[in-house]
Amino acid sequence: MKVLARVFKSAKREFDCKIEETGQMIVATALGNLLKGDENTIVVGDYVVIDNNTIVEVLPRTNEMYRLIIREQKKKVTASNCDLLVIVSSVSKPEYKRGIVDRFLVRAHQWGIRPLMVFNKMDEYDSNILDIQFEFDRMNNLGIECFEVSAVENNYKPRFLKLGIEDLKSRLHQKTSIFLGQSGVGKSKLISQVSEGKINLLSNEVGRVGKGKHTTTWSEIVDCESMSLIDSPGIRSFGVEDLLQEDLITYFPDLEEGAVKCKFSNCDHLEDSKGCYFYTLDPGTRETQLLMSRLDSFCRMKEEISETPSYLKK
Ligand SMILES: Nc1nc2c(ncn2[C@@H]2O[C@H](COP(=O)(O)OP(=O)(O)O)[C@@H](O)[C@H]2O)c(=O)[nH]1
Ligand SMILES: [Mg+2]
Ligand SMILES: [Zn+2]
Repeated sequence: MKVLARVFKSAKREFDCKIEETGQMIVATALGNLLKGDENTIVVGDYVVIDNNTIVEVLPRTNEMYRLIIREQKKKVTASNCDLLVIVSSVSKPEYKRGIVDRFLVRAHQWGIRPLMVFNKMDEYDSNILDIQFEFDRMNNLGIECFEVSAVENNYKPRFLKLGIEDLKSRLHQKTSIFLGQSGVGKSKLISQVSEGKINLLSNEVGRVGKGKHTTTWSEIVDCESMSLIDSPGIRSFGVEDLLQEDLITYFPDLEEGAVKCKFSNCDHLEDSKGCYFYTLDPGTRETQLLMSRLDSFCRMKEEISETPSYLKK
């Protein structure tokens, strides 16, 4: 009998799948032609048709988390069908990096997934090190919701922002969310805090040795009662060299207007380009400062992209 299921974990040729109707977790193999060619033919998040413990069909994806491996001329898909991209950052150690946050925002645009921003380790917040209000305003300008949390203090209440851990939980409810962030920012800790021990162990997880329930290998969906969470220890690179030069500005909708106003058609909007629109703005205003901090990220990424010839990306 054929059933609809979702892939929660993928090994080379074995997939842990959750049957949609019953919620039962089973291990399935896949028809050979579904595994041929690209190694990303079945990824976590995929909805599949299973017949007799064999995946016989992969349904079309609503979106894909991917990057292009330029040298091999192929697309590497990590996960599919996700609703939210939870960008996790730390306000202490590792130090908060705007540039990295902006890189994840670019991916959110590219992948067609809504981003959320989590400021973690707020129990260690020091206003001499980071102006959280500035970073918050920066995200707010882009319409991105920000959450102030501590993954180690269960009763932490937000002091600077409006939204805390309870709000985050309610946003994640009945959604599939992928967590991205530098190593050490607290993704795994946050996932266990959010899930409150409600994690359903996969049927075959029990038998695997030497693994705690939160030590994620390559990406897998952590199945909580009402949330599907994907930790992403495998996404290590923040590089954007696989993007197309001409696409970049479309991932910065807040800069597009200024870029159009800039009278130099080939302007790099770098500081040395005299007369560039962005440098005619009053540098003393908060608004300009926020915009320029985004322009800074844009310019760095543009430079990085230009180092890879575009003919390699076709
Ligand atoms: N003080 C503090 N430490 C945290 C917090 N969240 C995580 N940590 C610690 O930061 C380290 C890295 O956390 P982990 O969840 O493994 O980060 P990951 O690499 O992003 O998965 C661990 O030692 C955690 O205990 C937090 O909110 N506050
Ligand atoms: Mg981790
Ligand atoms: Zn310019």
